[in-house]
Amino acid sequence: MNLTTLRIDLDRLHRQLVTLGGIGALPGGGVARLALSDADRAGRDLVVDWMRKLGLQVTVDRIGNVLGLRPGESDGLPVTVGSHIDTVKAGGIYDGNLGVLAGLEVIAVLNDAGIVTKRPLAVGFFTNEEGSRFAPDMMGSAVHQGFLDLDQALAVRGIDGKSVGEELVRIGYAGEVPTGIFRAHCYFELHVEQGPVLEQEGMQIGAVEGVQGISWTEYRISGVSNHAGTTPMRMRRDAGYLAAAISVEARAIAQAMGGDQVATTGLLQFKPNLVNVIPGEAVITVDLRNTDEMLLQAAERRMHEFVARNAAAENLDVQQRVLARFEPVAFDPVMVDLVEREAHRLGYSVRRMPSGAGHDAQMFAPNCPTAMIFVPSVRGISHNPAEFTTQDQIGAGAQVLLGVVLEQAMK
Ligand code: HGY
Ligand code: MN
Ligand code: MN
Repeated sequence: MNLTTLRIDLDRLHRQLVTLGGIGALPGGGVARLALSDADRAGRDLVVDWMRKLGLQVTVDRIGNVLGLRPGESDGLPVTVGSHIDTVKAGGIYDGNLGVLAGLEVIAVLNDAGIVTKRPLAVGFFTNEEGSRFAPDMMGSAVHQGFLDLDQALAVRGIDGKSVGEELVRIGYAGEVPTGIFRAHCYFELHVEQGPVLEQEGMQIGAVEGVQGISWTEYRISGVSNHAGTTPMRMRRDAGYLAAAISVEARAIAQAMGGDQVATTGLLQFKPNLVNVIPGEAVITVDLRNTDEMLLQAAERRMHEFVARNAAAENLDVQQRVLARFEPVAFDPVMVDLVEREAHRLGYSVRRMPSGAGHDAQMFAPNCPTAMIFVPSVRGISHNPAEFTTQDQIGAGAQVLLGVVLEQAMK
C-alpha cells in the first residue's frame, strides 16, 4: 500500500477534541482542567478509554504519565507522540489536547488501514504540563525522561496546599510503572503555536526548531500590616508596594532588553487584601523567558537585584523561591527538516520558528531525536477560553504528524 495516500479523518479528530473539551468546560466557553483535579481525572479516564478502544496497551507510571503502546513488527524503542491534557484555570480546548488526540488519530488511521509499522508506536499524555497548580511546568515529562526526581515532584505542594502525590492517589493515577527509564526512538508533538506568528505571516505549519529558556520565581514579601490612614509614609513597611514595583520593573526589564525577552507577573496576592489596610504580606511571581540563556540570566540578575535593593530601602523581608528553570532547548535538525519536508510535500506553507511556550517535547529532546509541529492560533490567543484553531489548520497539522510518524516508524 502506498502509505502517502493515507489521510487522517478530520471529522473524527475534531469530534474527539470537542468531546474532551467538554470535560471541565467553562460556562462561557473554554476549559478548566487543572492538573490532578476531578476534571483532569475525568479527562484522563476518557482518553484512556479511547486508547483502549484503539487496542493500545495502556500504562500509567508513578507520576501519572499515561502511555498507549502499539506493537510493531520489530521490538525496539517506539516512535512516540505526546503532549498533555491538563489546562490552565481558564484555557482553550486545543493547548496540549490537540497533540494527544492527533496522536490517537494516527493510530486510528493505521488500524483502519490494517497497517502494522516496523517500529512500535506510543502515544501519551504527561502529568501537569502547565505547572499552574503545581510548579514546575512540564513536571510529568521531566520526571518521565529523568530530569526531575520523582520523590521531589510527588512532594510538591500546589497553590491550594495539596501535594502532587496525594492528588495522584486521590484521582486514581498513582501508577506502578517506574519513571525516568522510558526511551523513545524519536518524539513528535503537534501543538497550537499559542502566538501570532503563523497567522500574521499566513503560514499553515510551523517547523519548531526549539523552545526558549524559562525562569519562574516566587517572591514572598513580609512587612507590617497597618492603618491606611494613620500610618505616616516614612513609617510604612508596605509589602504591597514592593510587589507592585516588581510588576512594573519586570515590564521595564523586558522593554530595556528588547529582542526575545518577555516578562510576566501572573500571580499577585496581598494580605489582608483590604482597602484600608497596608498589606503586611504579598506574594508575586515573575516569569522571564528568552531564547538566549545568557540574556535570560542577565534578566534574572536585574530582577533579583531590583528586589534586594528595594526590599532593603523599604525595610521588608523577601523570600525568593525558584518555581521553574529550564534552559533553551534545540530540536534535532534532521527531525525539523523532516517536518518541513513533509509539510512541503503535502503542499502546506511552512516556516521554521522557536517556541515561546514550554512543551513536553523539550524533555525528550536531550534523550532522542525530537521535533514539534505548530499550527496557527487565531489572533495569537492562548491560555484563554478564546483560544481557537480552525479545522483546516488542525487537519494540516495532523496530516503532517501522520507523515513524519510513518517516515520514522516504517524504516
Ligand atoms: O508555561 C508554559 O510555557 C507552558 O504552557 N506550560
Ligand atoms: Mn501546551
Ligand atoms: Mn499551556
